[in-house]
Amino acid sequence: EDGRNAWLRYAQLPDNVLRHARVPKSIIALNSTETSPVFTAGLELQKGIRGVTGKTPDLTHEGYNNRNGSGSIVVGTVEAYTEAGGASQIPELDEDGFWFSTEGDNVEIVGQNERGALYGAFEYLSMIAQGNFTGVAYATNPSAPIRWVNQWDNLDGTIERGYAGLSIFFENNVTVSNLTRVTEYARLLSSIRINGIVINNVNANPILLTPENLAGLGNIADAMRPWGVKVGISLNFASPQDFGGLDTFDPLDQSVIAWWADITKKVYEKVPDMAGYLIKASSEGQPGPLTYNRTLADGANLFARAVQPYGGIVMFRAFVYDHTIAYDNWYNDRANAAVDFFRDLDADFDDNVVVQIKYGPIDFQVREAPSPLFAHLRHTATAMELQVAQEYLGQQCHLVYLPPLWRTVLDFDLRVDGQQSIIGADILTGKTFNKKLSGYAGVVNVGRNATWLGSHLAMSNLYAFGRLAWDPAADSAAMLRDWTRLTFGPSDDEAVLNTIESMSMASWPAYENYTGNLGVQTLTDITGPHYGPNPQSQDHNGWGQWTRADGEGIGMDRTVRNGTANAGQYPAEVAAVFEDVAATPDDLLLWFHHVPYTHRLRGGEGPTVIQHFYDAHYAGAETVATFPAQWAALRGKIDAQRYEEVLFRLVYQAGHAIVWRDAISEFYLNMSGIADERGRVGRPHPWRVEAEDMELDGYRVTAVTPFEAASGLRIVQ
Ligand code: BDP
Repeated sequence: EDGRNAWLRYAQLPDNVLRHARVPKSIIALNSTETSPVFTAGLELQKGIRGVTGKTPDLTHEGYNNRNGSGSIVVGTVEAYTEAGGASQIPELDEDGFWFSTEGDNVEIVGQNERGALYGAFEYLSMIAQGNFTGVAYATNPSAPIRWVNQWDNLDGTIERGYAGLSIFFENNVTVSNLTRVTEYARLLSSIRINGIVINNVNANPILLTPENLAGLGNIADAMRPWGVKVGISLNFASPQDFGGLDTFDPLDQSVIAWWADITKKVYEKVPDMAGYLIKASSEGQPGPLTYNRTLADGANLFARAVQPYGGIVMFRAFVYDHTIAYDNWYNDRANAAVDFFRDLDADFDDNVVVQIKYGPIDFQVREAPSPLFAHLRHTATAMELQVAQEYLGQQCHLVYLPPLWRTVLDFDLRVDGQQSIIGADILTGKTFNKKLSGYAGVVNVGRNATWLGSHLAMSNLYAFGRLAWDPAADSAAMLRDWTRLTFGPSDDEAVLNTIESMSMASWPAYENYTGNLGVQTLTDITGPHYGPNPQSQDHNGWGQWTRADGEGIGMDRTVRNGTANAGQYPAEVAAVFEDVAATPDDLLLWFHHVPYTHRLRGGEGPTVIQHFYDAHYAGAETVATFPAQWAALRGKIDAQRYEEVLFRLVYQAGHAIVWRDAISEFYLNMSGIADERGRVGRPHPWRVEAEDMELDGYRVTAVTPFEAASGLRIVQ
């Protein structure tokens, strides 16, 4: 088991379960073509049932009326099923929704469209692969129409913030010719109801637009289409100049407009159902409309008008900030940038522009307040960007199950106009502002590694991302249990389920504990790989990810009264909470307030901030120190390959958490001069074995700064 089939392994169920299984012996797929999702659904049902039960059902495409007497699985669209004489009791469905019934003689899997039917087929397979053969009947619809993933793949085959090897889409500046992994990825995405993918980095290279690469893009789209996954691309704003040879890329220039119209025509010739364009502009050195003193809306509408005739959409990223200006000024705050840039443009975006907003105002930190921009764009469509790739969150070398973090934002009530406006349930479903287009984009960055993400356990995050985009109220633990049964089953052994649940549910709080508490952000290095501890890079960087720590206190004052006024970007009721240090929840205390290290938590009843730092870092490291032993208790219950590979990472995590614990604790001991009440921090660690004291073959010892990066100021390389 190398992980390549992820949660779609269809492992055969044990006899005692199969004895009670009721699975029809034939499948009728009411497909329209041989490359349509319903055709795919028929094949997948056949494959899955063969795997789970050991018996291969017949598969026909000949129509409902030809079914044999013993009951069939019928899969198709409402339209096809109605034509065939079924579908009487099916309620009205939304786009991509489906009706699913195992109650009668037949299993009915009926989609609003072909994609929905395929989702229903996966629903059935997920159920039976978990040994569940109960009778159910229900309709289910997506919370939002946009459920996309983003890949940050470069044309040369590397992946920005990718932790699982090289790209499955590109190599040597062209698209790959062997599309096996691309097809397999589409299958995984489809099974979690993802309907779109942007395949190249937001820091985009215009050579994607060569005729050869557009033809390759067409092949990729052809490979993913049978799975109901549409392909989109990221564009570089300066392409007309850098690639097209024009002397400008001004979005209002007629020659630029014509150039994009022409390129767009060529794209749609190859990919007639192209999902849309994704644009990162005027941010982090990327070109954009601000170069020409045009607005971000001018920039977005340029593309929106190019794709409009083809029914395409433009995902325009709200991650816009100027990394060169003085965010080091006390009153400047990168967290303000998105609202500052977009607030006054709300009336200016075309209808097919969707502003894609990271969950928090900074950048995928271990905890952030939700982006206030979700409350400001009343007319403009919006989508939330989440990151499955664990860029700041341990890069898949640490187990960090992310849904509990995502739920802090999805469940947040922004109280727009004093009314309930929960981000997942109300804003992103389109209810609050009565919008048609909205949804989710997850930055995934799978690579060629057999495990897709570099770690078997990290795949629960991808699985849950899809489930949450469909239903943002889905329960974190319940999704995990489904994923575990599908990934490691079949097993009636509760130990596997319980262990993976206990480690995963403890993992994000533990990671927060040992990397950055109380809303101070993940204290990694900021300008480099975003991996190991480097708190001082945050105290002295120009990128606006600030702890604002000094000898007296810590935290970023974002109040209107004394600070950067970021709290004032939230609707009044929420602003009042964040403005008030006593009302702000402890877990966002340092996000919104600068307090002395001796400030007491829990309304004055709890420990001091500095003592909490010490305690949390020790507690987090202690939690993950239990993971290897918890996992080791599953020896023999999990196949050897995955058992060993997971164990290796958990042992590493336990060690790296100690590096984190000591680096951060000692840094703040040094900064604050306040000792740990329990005397743990800053003491020598006599039990440690320093790498430089070992016999080194092929490694050399190098001095390193800052001091907290390594004990003894030395590392081996
Ligand atoms: C940051 C990443 C950087 C991305 C950027 C973005 O470090 O690689 O290009 O976000 O989202 O988190 O555009």
